[in-house]
Amino acid sequence: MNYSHVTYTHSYQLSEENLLKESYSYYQKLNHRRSVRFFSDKPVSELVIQNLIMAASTAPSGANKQPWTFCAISNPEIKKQIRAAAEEEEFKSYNGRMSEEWLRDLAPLGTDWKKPFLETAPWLIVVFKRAYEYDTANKKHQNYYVNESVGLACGFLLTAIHEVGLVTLTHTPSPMDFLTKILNRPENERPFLLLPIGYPADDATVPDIQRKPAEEVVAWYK
Ligand code: IYR
Repeated sequence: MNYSHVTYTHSYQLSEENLLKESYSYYQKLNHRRSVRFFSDKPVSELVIQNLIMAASTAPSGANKQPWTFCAISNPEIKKQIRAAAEEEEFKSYNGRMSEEWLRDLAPLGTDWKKPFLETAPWLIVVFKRAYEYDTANKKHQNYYVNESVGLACGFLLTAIHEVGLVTLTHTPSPMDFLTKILNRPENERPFLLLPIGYPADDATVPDIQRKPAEEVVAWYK
C-alpha cells in the first residue's frame, strides 16, 4: 500500500544573514559536546529519557523500517550486572586483545578497563539494531542499511542529550553479546552501542583534544 502524501511544513526559513549566524552558532553549540566519563548520580526522570529516545527515533532509516530498539536501564541490579560483564571483556581487551598500536592510540585519552560510570550514571541506554523483523505469521522480513540507520539514530540521540545539558559517552565494550543475554533480547536484535546518560560529576574532566580544522575536513568542488 502506498503512503498518501501530505504537504511538507517546516516552521521557519531564515534570512541569508541569520542563516549564517544560526549555522555558526549551531556549530559552536555542538562543538561544546564532549564524551564524558565522570557522571553524577543525580537522577534524571524517565520522561526525559523517553523524550530523548523519541528524538533519536526521528532519524531517517532504510525504507522507514526504523530498525532500532532502545533499552533504557535505571535498575541498579541490572546496571551492576552490565558493569561486571563489560569490565570482564574490557579487562581482556586492555590486557592482550587490543593491538600495541591501538593501546598506544588510546593511552593519551587515559581510558582503562574500569567502567564505574556504568553504575554511577542514572541511566544506561543500550541501542540494539534490528537485523530483520518477524511478522505475525513468523515470516522473516529484511531491514535495509541497518548500520547507517542505527548510527544516524545514535547521532540524533547524542545531539539531543547535549542540547538538554546532559552528557553521555559512546561506550562499545567488545564483544557486546553479554548485553543480549542480560537484557534478554530476541535473536533478531544485536547490541550496537552502550550509552551512560546523566549529569556530569562536579569534578568531571575531559581530555584536551582538538577537532580537525575545516581545511582538513572539507573538500570543496565548486
Ligand atoms: N572500548 C574500550 C576501548 C576504547 C576504544 C576506543 I577506539 C576508544 O576511542 C575508547 C576506548 C573502552 O571503552 O575503554
